[in-house]
Amino acid sequence: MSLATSQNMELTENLFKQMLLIRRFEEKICEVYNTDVVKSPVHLSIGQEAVAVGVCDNLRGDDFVSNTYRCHATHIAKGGDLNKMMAELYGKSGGCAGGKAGSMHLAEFEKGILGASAVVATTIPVAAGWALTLKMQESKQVVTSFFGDGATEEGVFSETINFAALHKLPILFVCENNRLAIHNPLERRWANSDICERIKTYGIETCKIESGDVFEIHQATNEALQKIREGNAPIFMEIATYRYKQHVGIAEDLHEDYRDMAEYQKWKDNDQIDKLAKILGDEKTAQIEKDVKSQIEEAVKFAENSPFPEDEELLTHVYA
Ligand SMILES: Cc1ncc(C[n+]2csc(CCOP(=O)(O)OP(=O)(O)O)c2C)c(N)n1
Repeated sequence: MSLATSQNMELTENLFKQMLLIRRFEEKICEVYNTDVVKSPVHLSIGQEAVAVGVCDNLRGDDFVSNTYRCHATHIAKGGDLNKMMAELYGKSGGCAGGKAGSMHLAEFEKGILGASAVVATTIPVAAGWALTLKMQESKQVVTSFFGDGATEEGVFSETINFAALHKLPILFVCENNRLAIHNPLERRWANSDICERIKTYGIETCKIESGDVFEIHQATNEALQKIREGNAPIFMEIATYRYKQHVGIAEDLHEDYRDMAEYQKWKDNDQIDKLAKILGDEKTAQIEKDVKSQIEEAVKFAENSPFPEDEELLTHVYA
């Protein structure tokens, strides 16, 4: 669906609202971060919102997602509770993990959010295990596993893709390809940097989206999920995207000299929030901005008012 010909203003508004909520939520993190209220490192998705929203908007409430440490966008897009999320970042007991997990390990099982991990690629086999359970239960639910391009370099990723393809698991693999693993671009890590070409050899259907267009992502995901639900076979999607901020932390890092500045500018010019704002117009956009702002203010207030965990909590919910 091209932006110019889109008749579906309801969809446009919905996608815009969600992407804006993610952007403003993370901008709020940037605003408060240096006051030390946020108790964990943060990996921001600013610039990458279209992937999380374009994909998750197609998921049902009872579908599942697994995430990486760069999980704020997918957590919000899957319906994670904003108050509990902010409290978790603040290390407070009202957080979705009681304040013990922080930004890199957000989980909310009631919303189908299986969780995230700081260790690259480790949530991918967990997602496949969950998909195997759904298959054994003959459920029509689907698991979506989000990860970065760097995660496709881990052995456990290849093992999981093979297992999922062989056993025809109901799982959508979504590679958020920002072309960077910390400071290392894809071309410096692979002789063949076409990820889909690699993945096809496992006998799994692939889909590559290079435009960054949130409508194209939305449409392609819709089709992929239908196929997965009907056919119980996994699909791998590679979605090009771009992170504006540094790998970890809240700063710009353009001076660090590892980015192709033409590519940076291309993605800035292609910003999906700006594009959709133009379609919706100033009045509608201002109204949504106001609503988003009040949701975030409420989340901050909730986090501020929530107490830190009690000392007795130190040894609960841990394995050793
Ligand atoms: C198993 C493991 N190896 C290395 C690291 C260090 N590390 C943290 S993030 C990262 C880059 C991952 O890049 P990618 O998967 O593309 O995700 P992105 O950060 O771009 O979202 C690496 C190597 C880690 N956390 N875990």
